[in-house]
Amino acid sequence: MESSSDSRTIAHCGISKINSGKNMKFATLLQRAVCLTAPSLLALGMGFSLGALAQDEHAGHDMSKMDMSGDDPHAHHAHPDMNAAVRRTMVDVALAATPMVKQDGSKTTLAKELDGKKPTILAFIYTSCTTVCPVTSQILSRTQDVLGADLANVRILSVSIDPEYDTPERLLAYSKKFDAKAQWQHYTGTLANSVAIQKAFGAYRGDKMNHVPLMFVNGGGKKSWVQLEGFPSAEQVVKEYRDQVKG
Ligand SMILES: [Cu+2]
Repeated sequence: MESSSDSRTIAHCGISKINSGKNMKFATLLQRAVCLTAPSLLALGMGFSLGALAQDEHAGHDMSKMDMSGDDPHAHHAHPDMNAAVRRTMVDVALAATPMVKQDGSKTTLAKELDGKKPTILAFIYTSCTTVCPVTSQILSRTQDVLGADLANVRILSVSIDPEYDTPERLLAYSKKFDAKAQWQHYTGTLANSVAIQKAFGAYRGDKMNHVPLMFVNGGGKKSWVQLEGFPSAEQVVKEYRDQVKG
């Protein structure tokens, strides 16, 4: 699961990537990491404010129910290194005018939202997820703070991979839960268009239950995006942003 031998373009890997031997192992590890994420972070006091998670009184129970490590008796003894799980690759993304709907209900397109030279951070999430996405969204929430004054020059997009459930109203409530500022917008639309956007980023995993934590960083108007798979710290995300803006 080191990045060196695996740093190929992800654009065409889709599900086969997840099902191939080595990556299967990676996916399993990641799932274990995921099921332990929120409690581990709380226990380790890694500086994450998990207030948004705590607001959901059922979050803890859901997370144990959602435990994807299943019957592995050792799963809960693992101590995942959150940073080690982050896999960094570069992906080329061809942007299309794929229709999207914003959290305020207004219509837009992917090309329009990513037009110009503004540095961009993009993630795929769905609001009813109790494992991966709350952590991703918490990282983005903190990223806003770590960006400081730079936030004004950045746009952050969270695109729903469950658009049929994630109405604009649900996205707006979700964005408030994570204290999203005006620069951080959430998007839904039709399932077909969500899939098209996921495919454009090489992020499509066939089913939302198979999704992995993915974040993308663009220095502004570039074809090539940094893909971060796993749970980077907000500082890591901001460092990628700064490097991409420079580079
Ligand atoms: Cu999720």
